[in-house]
Amino acid sequence: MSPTEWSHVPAPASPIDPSYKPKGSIVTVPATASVDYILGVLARDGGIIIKDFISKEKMSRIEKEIKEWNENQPPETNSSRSGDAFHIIPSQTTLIPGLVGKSDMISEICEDPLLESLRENILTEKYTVYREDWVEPIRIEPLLSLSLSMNIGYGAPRQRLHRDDNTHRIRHPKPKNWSFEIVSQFACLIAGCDVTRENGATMFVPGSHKWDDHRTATADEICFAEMSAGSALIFLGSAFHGGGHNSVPDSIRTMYSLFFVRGVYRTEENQFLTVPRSKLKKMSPKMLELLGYKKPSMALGLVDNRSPHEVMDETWRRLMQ
Ligand SMILES: O=C(O)CCC(=O)C(=O)O
Ligand SMILES: [Fe+2]
Repeated sequence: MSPTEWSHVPAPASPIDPSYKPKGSIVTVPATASVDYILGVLARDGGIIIKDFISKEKMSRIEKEIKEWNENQPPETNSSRSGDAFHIIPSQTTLIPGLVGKSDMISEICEDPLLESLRENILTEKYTVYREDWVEPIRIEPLLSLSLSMNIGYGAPRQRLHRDDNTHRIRHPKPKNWSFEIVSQFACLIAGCDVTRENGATMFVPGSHKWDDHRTATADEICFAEMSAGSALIFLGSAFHGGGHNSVPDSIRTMYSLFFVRGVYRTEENQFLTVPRSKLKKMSPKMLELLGYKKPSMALGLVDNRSPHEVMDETWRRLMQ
């Protein structure tokens, strides 16, 4: 069956039958596993679970730091409802965006040695540029593309299986010699509670990071990334996955999610810090679009899950804090 092309958001995906038994599983390793081993599993399967990635103390610090955001953002006011930044997020799900600006602990976790090594090995650009008699070594460090808490509320339908790197229109040629060189981003989803198949564990299709663009994933190929609070699912942006259905009344499935991307995907000039506000105020919608203040139909360049041009004044007020 070929996927239907729809310009509107279709009805929720059909639920996974409770009797469905995954054929495979996601490898789980302790946080002490070597980076080489973790890289080996990521290269083979596209994803891995790191058990107890974050200590209980760190978890409670995060909870404290983002408490006010959790309390002030009930699902009814979820901006993904009014805006359309994340139209693939069900309305029962709350997103807390800009997490590193809200939780110092999350910010510290970004510098965790494992994440540092993975960014170095998977996403850091190292190449040479030839300028006549001068061979210049280049390094481009990765960026944090997105940090948000994904709180799947009771009744949220499952997401459709997707590849996160579709956000940047990454092509997936049939790999002859697959390597991390063609990976554009990876995610680290830290479980903020015990995550089970029933409360919305991420669905994941092992090996799908190597599929070409002619193959899409189907629901009978998934595994569930079930894990204890503090554990983390790390997966490559080319692997098919999706948030699960939460069928547990009164429960919220929380995942602190970090997405890292190659540093080449940015403008040469930092337009946001270069052009004065007074000039921006007089600029045309086209100029605002060129400078990155307008979200395209993909979720890119967001602030608070919204297109920046819609929330300029409140954004500037906050930036001055
Ligand atoms: O919440 C999850 O488990 C995954 C969410 C996800 O894949 C997405 O929003 O792109
Ligand atoms: Fe995703």
